Amino acid sequence: MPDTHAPALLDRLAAILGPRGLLTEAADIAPHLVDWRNLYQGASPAVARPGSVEEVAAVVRLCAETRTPLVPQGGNTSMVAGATPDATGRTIVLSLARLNRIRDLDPADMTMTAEAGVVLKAAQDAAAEAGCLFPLSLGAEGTATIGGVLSTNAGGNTTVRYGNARELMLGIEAVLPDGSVWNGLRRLRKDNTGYALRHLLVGAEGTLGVITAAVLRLFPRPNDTATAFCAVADEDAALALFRRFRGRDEAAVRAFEYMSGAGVDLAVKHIEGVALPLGARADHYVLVDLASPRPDAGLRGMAEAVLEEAFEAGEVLDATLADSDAAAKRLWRIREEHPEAQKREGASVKNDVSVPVSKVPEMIRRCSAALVALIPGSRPVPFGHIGDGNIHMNLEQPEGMDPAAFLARSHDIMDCVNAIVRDLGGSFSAEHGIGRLKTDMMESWRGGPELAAMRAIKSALDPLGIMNPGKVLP
Ligand code: FAD
Ligand code: 2HG
Ligand code: ZN
Repeated sequence: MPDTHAPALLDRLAAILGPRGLLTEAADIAPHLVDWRNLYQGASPAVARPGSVEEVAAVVRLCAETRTPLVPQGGNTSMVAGATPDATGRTIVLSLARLNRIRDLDPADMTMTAEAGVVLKAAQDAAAEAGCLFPLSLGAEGTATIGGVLSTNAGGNTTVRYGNARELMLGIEAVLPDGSVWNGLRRLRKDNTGYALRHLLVGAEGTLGVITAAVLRLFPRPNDTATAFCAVADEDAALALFRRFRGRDEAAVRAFEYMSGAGVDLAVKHIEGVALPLGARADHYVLVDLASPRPDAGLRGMAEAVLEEAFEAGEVLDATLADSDAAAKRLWRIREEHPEAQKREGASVKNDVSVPVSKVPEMIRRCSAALVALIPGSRPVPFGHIGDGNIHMNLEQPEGMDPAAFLARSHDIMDCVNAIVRDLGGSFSAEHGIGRLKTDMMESWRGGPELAAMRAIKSALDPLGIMNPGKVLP
């Protein structure tokens, strides 16, 4: 055990948490020490699994007293290793998994109060059972938690219609770095009462406190939907189609996702049950998802009319409309399995970037050309939330190249994309956050007064620096 204080610390943690609440066996803690992408291997003497807010507070107080770093962890699906401890072996992993109760669901106020460890899919299901919609949706929704999606201000597939996680949150309960419990579970639409602490905790990636519960906004359940998978002429055509749908009925566009031919090929190749639903392969595709609470919205007819116009304009080459929920799910799988398919193909480098929506086609074209020039034989796989200007400008290794040699070029690859993104007025991290992976980019992108203010906030709230050290701030 690297830290000589650890045994006493572990005894005290065990006294707070009881046998169900503390993992110390190597095999039990191993899955908590590595990130989803297998980029970082951390070390830790224990995973604390508190079963109540009071236990979270007691753990944080003990960590503050003993100056022990801790890393909050939800579903551990971070794309930037935000929930992975460092390799020193001093950091305690604080898993929120046992805080998984939905405390309240109010269809009149359209709110749900959920604990941090509630899995996103379970929150969606609870809302649906009450005849409502919790709209946040992303590929990791079967594992990611409410605490995690709020701490990363996750976006996902429905941001275009409902906003990021931040826009879906009304109130928060958190344990602050000194171990005090702040109950901000107000379910108010309007609450201008000083600095919005709740918004500081959203997107803080566990560096300012531990979210233990949140009040979430609900929406009316859709009663009419339509889902289309389309081959489009190019990136400009994808955007033109987006404008057509938005122009027809902005509120109905629940998701609008772009996929390159390369990405769809990989999904078909690696994922069982995924097949191309069109007659011929194309270089560019979009998935359009429409939804309305009005049962008589006529979305299928609307989609057919818009696709027909776009076909005549040469934007759409071919398209299919789902004729059942199961068919819609099959179309969505092609998109949702992109991360897994890329993982199975070999080493890939992710660039979760955003630009003004109108600049997406230029960004994809310039980045693709620059990346292939940088690493001949590498395969650009751009895909994602084109309606938000957020493309995952990922690069798959050349076939046959040593994965380690390719990953050794990660920073060159990210620099290459980021230079173009900066030129187009974009961001180097659209929705995944900074975590551990991108801290070294903060100075050049957010340096000056912005980073100075962030540091001041960090030292005001966490003067001992115990909350998720080494993440977000360089
Ligand atoms: P973790 O990975 O456990 O933690 C994420 C960060 O939040 C860490 O910094 C951690 O310390 C902190 N944290 C976790 N819980 C708490 C808490 N209770 N209090 C304080 N800090 C906490 N993201 C998107 O935005 N859009 C997508 O479309 C998307 N798709 C994904 C698809 C796949 C297949 C995968 C693997 C990931 C995807 N992600 C996406 C990444 C995304 O960030 C996560 O899925 C999700 O937001 C993290 O939730 P989690 O519970 O797994 O958090
Ligand atoms: C998605 O949109 C996620 O599927 C993951 O944000 C993106 O794998 C990626 O790069
Ligand atoms: Zn995404």
